[in-house]
Amino acid sequence: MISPPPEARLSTCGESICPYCGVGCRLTVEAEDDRLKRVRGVEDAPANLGGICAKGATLADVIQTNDRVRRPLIRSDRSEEFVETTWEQSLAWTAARFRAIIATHGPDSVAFYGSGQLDTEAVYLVGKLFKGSIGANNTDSNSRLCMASAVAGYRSSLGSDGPPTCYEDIDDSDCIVVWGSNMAEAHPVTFDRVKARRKDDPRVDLIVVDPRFTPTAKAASLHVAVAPGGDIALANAVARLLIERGAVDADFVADHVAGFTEYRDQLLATDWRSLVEASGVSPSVISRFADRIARSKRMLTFYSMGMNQSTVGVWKNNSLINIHLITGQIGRRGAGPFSLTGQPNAMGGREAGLLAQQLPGYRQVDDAEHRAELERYWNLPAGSISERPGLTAIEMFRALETGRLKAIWIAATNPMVSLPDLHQAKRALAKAELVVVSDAYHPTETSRMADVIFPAAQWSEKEGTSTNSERMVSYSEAIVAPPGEALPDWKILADFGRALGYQGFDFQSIDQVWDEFIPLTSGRVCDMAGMTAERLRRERHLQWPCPSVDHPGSKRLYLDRVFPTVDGKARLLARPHREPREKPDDDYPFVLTTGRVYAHWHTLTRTGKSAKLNRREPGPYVEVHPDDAADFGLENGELAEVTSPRGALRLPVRLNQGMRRGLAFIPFHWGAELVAANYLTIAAVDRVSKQPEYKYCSVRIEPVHARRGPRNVESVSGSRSNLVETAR
Ligand SMILES: Nc1nc2c(c(=O)[nH]1)N[C@H]1C(S)=C(S)[C@@H](COP(=O)(O)OP(=O)(O)OC[C@H]3O[C@@H](n4cnc5c(=O)[nH]c(N)nc54)[C@H](O)[C@@H]3O)O[C@H]1N2
Ligand SMILES: Nc1nc2c(c(=O)[nH]1)N[C@H]1C(S)=C(S)[C@@H](COP(=O)(O)OP(=O)(O)OC[C@H]3O[C@@H](n4cnc5c(=O)[nH]c(N)nc54)[C@H](O)[C@@H]3O)O[C@H]1N2
Ligand code: SF4
Ligand SMILES: [Mo]
Repeated sequence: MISPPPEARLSTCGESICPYCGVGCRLTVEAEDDRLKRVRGVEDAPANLGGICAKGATLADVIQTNDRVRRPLIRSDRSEEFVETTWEQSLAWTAARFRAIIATHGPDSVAFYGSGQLDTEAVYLVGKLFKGSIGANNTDSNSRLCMASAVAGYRSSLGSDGPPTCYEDIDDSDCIVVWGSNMAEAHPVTFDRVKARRKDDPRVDLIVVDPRFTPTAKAASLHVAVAPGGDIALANAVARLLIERGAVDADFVADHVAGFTEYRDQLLATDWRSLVEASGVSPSVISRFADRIARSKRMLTFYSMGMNQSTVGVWKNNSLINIHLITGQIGRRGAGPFSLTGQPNAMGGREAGLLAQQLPGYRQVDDAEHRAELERYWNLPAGSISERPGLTAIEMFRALETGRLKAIWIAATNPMVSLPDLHQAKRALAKAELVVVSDAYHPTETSRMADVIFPAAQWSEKEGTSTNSERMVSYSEAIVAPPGEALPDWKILADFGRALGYQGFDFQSIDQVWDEFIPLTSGRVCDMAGMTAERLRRERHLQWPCPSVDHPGSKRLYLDRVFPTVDGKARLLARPHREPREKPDDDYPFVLTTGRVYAHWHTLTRTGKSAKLNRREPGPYVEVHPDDAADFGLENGELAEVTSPRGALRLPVRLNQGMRRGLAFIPFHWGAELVAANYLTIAAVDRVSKQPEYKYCSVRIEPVHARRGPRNVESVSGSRSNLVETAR
């Protein structure tokens, strides 16, 4: 082999926000000869203070792989192979199909399904193209599966979306609650900060509310092993004790909160024993939980999918925020409800309005004035933006199956692994007239079902802007060249807008897209008007609200204790406990919950290619309590068949003493048909947020080749010696 001449060994170095979780770690990326070499945390970055986890640290191994899509791929018949084509041809072909479908079936027959992994510039163009030019509100995001309940929870309780807190609050809080979140695995760098805080001051409480004894729970001073789905009852029981013990901040409630009387009356009228029972927690633990909140001066509550992914996800959010409102633990340093955003830019998606009901700048499709503002801004005739609500994620896939929706463009998400009830999702894509996929890799479970695949430039290959969990807006640099002809998502969308013949998509740079977007946030809660592209590149990151170019940005919201509601007051919302949609019975005696593990990201298109991460977490499994395993004849490491009313999987059993009895856990990362959790999960959704209930359905678990029914308990008791002590 001849080594290249020294002058060709160009080394580059740049900074980019991690493309995985919503912590938003700022990373230094080193490359040589356009190959990624090394990734490290940036010391002076406020989001991570130099921190990085195993996923971020292995990025250099998983981006430049040989399954990258290098040129647009197209096939005119799904029974045929994809062929490579040019951008010009593939865009023209796709635009012609869109035009024909819209001409025959109307604008509501097309949809865009994106994700919290698109940068804000791309999201802005999705809205401008679909909601504006095409006139279809059918744009949604995998945030529907993720943060939709948090969005609706904030809006109903506080008047607007947006976490009021920042990471620095960890250092000021004396009581950190982690509710329905496995931060140690899913937001590890922020959890490291929580642990550091407790190391500095061991009096700081850490209370973890999770039905599983997770690595997060292991670090806690109090683990509250709530029954799956029991959160509202638990929150209500805690709130009732706080009221009875006089721990209410009466001044704050009187001045800044509406609805206290109704809330208190409902709590006091509820049968205490039924609350305790539904919560699944002993009265003594509930009492300890309430005591610790009562004595806290600054309580910070992190929450995530254990709260959101439920048919009562919005009510769970309201119930949690209620506790902050009655104790006045909001709108000051070190205190407040703090939803942990899952993806690197799910927040940006919310700000730019990717969800079906949203328009840019926290505007709403069902508000005539908001629609008119956008029509004027985009130079569209009045009435261009439809008043019909768009389809949400689950609704899109149902509408594809019934034929009401004909075409779908899927970008930066892999729904054929991540949607609930994959049997239905598969039927839906098979039935669709046109499936467009933009992804960095091919094949994925979803790209296999496409008619056309657009090659996307991804992390480190494109510039872009994203917002993390603490409202920090950051600019990411491009460090290496994308493979082949891959393009950034914003560019693909702008080119497609032009291919469809629309005005307003002639952008020469990503800065132009950003600078067109931010004035739309002016005067809104998520005000980013002062973060011009030029300034953001110079200062690297700013927290909104940041209304003018000389504004330093804001660490916290509602410090004046004025909430964005008609009367400036937050709302206490009395929410009773409701049962999950599908309860266990004799045929399906276990509750199945699903979630994540530390080493992997979602559907494995990236982390699945790292040898290091695969060694740590080599494959799928089903986790149960050893006593349940004994009752059902399951053995550690042996294959079990897990069956729900929708399908069956075959997975090795893992025993975990820290599971609740009657609960099974399957990580959803692995996508093959016989191991993907979502062939079991239920597509039931929250009535308001339309977020699915990934954390609760019923299953039975049997040893493979065995017949149904509990087995001989004696014969398997030896498996106890193989106990896995923690959740991983
Ligand atoms: N390693 C890793 N990190 C990630 C991701 C990843 O794929 N891998 N994905 C990112 C994304 S998009 C997201 S949304 C976040 C999610 O982050 P998390 O929400 O922390 O992760 P999950 O594992 O989905 O679920 C959290 C916990 O909810 C618990 N739970 C289940 N049911 C209930 C319930 O009824 N009540 C309560 N209180 N708890 C319950 C589960 O036992 C689980 O431990 O992680 C982000 N970070
Ligand atoms: N059972 C169960 N299911 C769940 C969950 C659960 O807890 N349990 N959680 C849900 C949640 S919270 C989430 S967020 C979803 C996540 O689920 P998905 O969004 O489906 O998962 P990802 O693997 O992150 O998919 C991202 C895709 O985008 C591609 N990609 C990467 N970078 C780029 C880019 O720059 N541009 C483009 N165009 N593509 C890119 C990746 O290769 C990948 O195919 O899963 C949901 N599904
Ligand atoms: S904590 Fe999240 S953002 Fe930070 S390196 Fe890990 S995955 Fe990336
Ligand atoms: Mo998520």
